[in-house]
Amino acid sequence: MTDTTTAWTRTEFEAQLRAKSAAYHIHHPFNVKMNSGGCSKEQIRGWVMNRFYYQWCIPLKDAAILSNCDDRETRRKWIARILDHDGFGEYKTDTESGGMEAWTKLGEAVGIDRKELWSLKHVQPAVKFACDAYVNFAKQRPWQEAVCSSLTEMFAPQIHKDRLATWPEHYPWIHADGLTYFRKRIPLAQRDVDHGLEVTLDFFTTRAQQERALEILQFKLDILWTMLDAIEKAYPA
Ligand code: AHQ
Repeated sequence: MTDTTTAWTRTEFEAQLRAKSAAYHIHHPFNVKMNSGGCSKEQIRGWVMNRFYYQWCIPLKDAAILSNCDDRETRRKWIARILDHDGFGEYKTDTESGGMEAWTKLGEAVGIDRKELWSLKHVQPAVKFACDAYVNFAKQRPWQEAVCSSLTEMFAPQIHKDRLATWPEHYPWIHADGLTYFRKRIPLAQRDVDHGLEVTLDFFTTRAQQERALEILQFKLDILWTMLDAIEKAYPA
């Protein structure tokens, strides 16, 4: 008889969270096709324009978490996520200009100019709904739940490494500078996951709370999966 009431140990709870990697969008057919060189220029451009909306939403999502968070220690760390994407200081270097500038460079490297990308006019309805659902979740749920939802990034370093390893060979028409976002995100993702996991393992302690954490992670995995479903449908070739 499976024990469904005793809380998992910290180690077991983390293992349960990490086991959710099976549903990560790295396994989505569109991502598999993209990283094995099967995408047309049109499909790459479609992915870049739609994923930009996700990147555009991340600072809004993180600001929502900050606005709900009553713990200064957490806020002191979490605010870095907004600066990582919006930039800071003189906004001059690759790091200071932020992730949205790096994504804009990716857009230019695949043939989409800044104005077109930032117009958001190519964002598919289902991509917009999925990303808006993420921002609204962060606005409406306790900040610890929104922190937990960011843990899909436990699996992100691999997907960035896959792109860096495969795109230059499969898509030589994309200038290497365009891949800067993926390169710079890997250490930031590791840092963010270390913090997000600590908050999650500390907060979700009863079995019911731990099961809720798995539900939250599945909700965010579904957001990422749905985005690729919509992109795959909108850009069939
Ligand atoms: O570029 C990504 C990023 O900045 C973030 C922030 C984090 C969050 O707060 O939910 N998740 C995330 C992710 C990024 N890139 C995605 C990709 O496939 O390139 C992966 C995504 C994630 O795994 O949640």
